[in-house]
Amino acid sequence: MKTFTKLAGSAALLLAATTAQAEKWDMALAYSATNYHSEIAAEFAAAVTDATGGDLEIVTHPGGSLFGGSEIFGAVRKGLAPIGERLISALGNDNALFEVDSVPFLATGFADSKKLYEASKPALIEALEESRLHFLYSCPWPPQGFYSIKSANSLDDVAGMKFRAYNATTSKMAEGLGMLPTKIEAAELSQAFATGVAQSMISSGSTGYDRKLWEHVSHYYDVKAWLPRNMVIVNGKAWSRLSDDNKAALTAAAGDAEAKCWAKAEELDSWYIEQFEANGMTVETLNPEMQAEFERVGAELKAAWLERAGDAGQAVLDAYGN
Ligand code: PCA
Repeated sequence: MKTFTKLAGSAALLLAATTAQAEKWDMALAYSATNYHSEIAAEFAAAVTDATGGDLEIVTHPGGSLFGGSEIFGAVRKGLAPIGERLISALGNDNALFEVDSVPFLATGFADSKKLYEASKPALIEALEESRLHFLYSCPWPPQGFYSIKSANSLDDVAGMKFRAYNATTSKMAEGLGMLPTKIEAAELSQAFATGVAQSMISSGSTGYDRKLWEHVSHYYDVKAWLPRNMVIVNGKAWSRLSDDNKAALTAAAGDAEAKCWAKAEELDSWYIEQFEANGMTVETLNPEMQAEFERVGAELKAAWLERAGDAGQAVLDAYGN
């Protein structure tokens, strides 16, 4: 008994000594634990914990369990969470440059999306630094398609539909097509479609798959309108407190996660859509009339974006080669 107490006592001391130096970061994630963004974030977290020998432990909280998607950017900025992941294009109120990945029909495939990312990265990093945030990595969603509870062959078919939006671009796209947008985070999506609060949306096959949307939605139109991206950001103060070694470990793990995540998004893209067909959804492209309507609204939104983003926006488009 005595020996046991003594042993337990020294184990407790040892534990106290390690926890005194070690830091634990809770990482806020908005999307399902099984989504590739969240899975790769969990691998990234484990890689950092491992590379720092537990000196910096990162624990992921997927599905909006720590902060909901719409709260994550503010929470990391205020230091309520030291690290988190957020859909960049939902932050257009802060800076129009955050919306560049959702400019309709600007980059519609993975290679162009990567080019656009490279072209906009310096401006993205600078905008985040102004908010005292450190950028770690960014990863795309697959190309965005149109989900509808009925066939959408003309503007009349979609008129007045309740449309689930995830950013300002999707809201304005819906309005331009005669639908009624409401912002809803991915975590609340199944509920929204089940209760009729949402009847259509623009998103990737990934989110429709995560939320089993075939239970409520009959049609998926493979529009490939754009590829929005998530980013992983760190609170500036939390970042500056790290040792150089820990900063280097985070940066290296972020580079690996980014490369893995881009590859995974591309690999899964067509697989998600196959799952829709396997679950009885109708998968089509838009008919020429509707395609033209999407492109008409898209062109209006591009012009409006450029006006808001000004010279900085034009510089990104020039660097992209558009
Ligand atoms: N999924 C996220 C954002 C874009 C996407 O493909 C969502 O629908 O919330």
